[in-house]
Amino acid sequence: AHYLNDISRTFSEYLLIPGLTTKECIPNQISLKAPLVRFKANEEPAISLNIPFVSAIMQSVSDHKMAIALARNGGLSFIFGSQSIESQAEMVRKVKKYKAGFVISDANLTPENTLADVLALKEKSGHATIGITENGASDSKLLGIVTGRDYRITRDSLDKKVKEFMTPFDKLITGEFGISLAEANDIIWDHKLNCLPIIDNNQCLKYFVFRKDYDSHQDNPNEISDADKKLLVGAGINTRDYRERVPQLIEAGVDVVCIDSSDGFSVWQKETLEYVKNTYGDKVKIGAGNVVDRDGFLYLAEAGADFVKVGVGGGSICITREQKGIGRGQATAIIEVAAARDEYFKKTGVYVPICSDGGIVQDYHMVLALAMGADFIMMGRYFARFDESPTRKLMVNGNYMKEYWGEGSNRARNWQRYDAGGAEGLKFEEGVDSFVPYAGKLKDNLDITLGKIRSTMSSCGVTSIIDLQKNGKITLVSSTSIIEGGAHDVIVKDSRNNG
Ligand code: MZP
Repeated sequence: AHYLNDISRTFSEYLLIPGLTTKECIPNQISLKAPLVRFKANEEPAISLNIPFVSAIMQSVSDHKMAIALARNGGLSFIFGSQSIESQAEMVRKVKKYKAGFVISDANLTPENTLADVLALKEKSGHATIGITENGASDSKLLGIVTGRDYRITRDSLDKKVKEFMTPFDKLITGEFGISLAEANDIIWDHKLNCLPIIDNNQCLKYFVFRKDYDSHQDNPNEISDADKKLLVGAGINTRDYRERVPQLIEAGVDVVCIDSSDGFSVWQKETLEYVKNTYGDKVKIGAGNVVDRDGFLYLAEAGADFVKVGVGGGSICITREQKGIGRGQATAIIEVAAARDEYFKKTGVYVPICSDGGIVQDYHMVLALAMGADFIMMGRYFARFDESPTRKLMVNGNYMKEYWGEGSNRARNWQRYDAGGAEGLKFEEGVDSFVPYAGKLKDNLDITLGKIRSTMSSCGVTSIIDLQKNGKITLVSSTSIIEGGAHDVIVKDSRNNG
């Protein structure tokens, strides 16, 4: 065997060193834009992300609801591939049908007003009026509004309040959180009022959807608009049925696909990449992985991968390292693959982005992954905790939990992900079935996480991810100094703040 001399290290073994913070790098000026797919020097990537996050290709993480919520916040989901081609394509279709457009403001608005007017009014007053537009563009015309002083209307008082405050225009609209009409199960269409009140878990009114001739059995949001502002969505594929799956995903409108495998350094991935590139040329974007070293990256980049995913065995639900004895500490893997990406760029003039997949526990791990060279980050556990993930929310020992299971668990039985040729089927488990603490809405959590990342980058004195990769300073930490990093030598009064 060949021995690699460096130790296989993970994110918690590193810290960032502050750099000079200038007036340019205050948090709200920091850009988190990231390239998603390969591009040539001096060209722009065909697809970029506004935030460097994608959600994992997993049954318990990425369905159409997660995809809508994450895309609305600047990231992207890869809808899980361990389902029938038809149901996966249908989820893609649901995301592509979605039309954004919902704001809160205060005023008597008319269809002549624009979203920019609503936002300006919102700045002036703290009151709640809801303005609805066809898409999120600031110059788009209003399609409906709800005015009212009390935004937190309960179901009991709904009828009265709606009558009192609602001023519907006569067009249909979709709502704030990306639920299309047919998907909103817990809603009651009110024929008298011609509105669809959407109520959250606390029985508070979230928003209304209006339409005069709504047919509750038909979900055809295409008729809402002929506009082209659609959300981005990705989908996972495997190396077995790609000849059938890829065409149907493309027909459904998918923007990018990704070969999903625990070990992507294989001839089957090369064949899949070649099929897609030979059939569709550069029109279809395809990622591949996972790999953990230079050789694996170069193999997939040369085979045509638009991005390469990095990580074996570091996922929170993953037991691959225990079961098969393969894998690599995520930090070490990213550092080596990022160097290979830079080497490939220098040699060919083509930049192939890399994605750090799995093993993120703390928010600062995200900054470390980016600083070490990741272009964007895939996460499962992080997103599984939110309302928008597809799994059940349960009370366990007095606390709310969400279910989260690995693709290599008996529950998911995604044998294609672990396929090494030979008979079909999962021979042994490489993942567990688990709970993760429920954390609420995606947006609320994302806001905090992004706030922390920007604040860390500000301390590092950088204004973008590229700047962080070039100029960030990273240090290894000793196990003793890790203790110094938490509260120590004091008796903490409230353990909840001991984070
Ligand atoms: P994490 O964000 O929960 O730490 O890791 C998510 C990643 O774990 C996924 O994107 C995928 O690469 C990997 N994964 C998914 N299922 C399994 C498994 O069952 C797994 N072993 O390792």
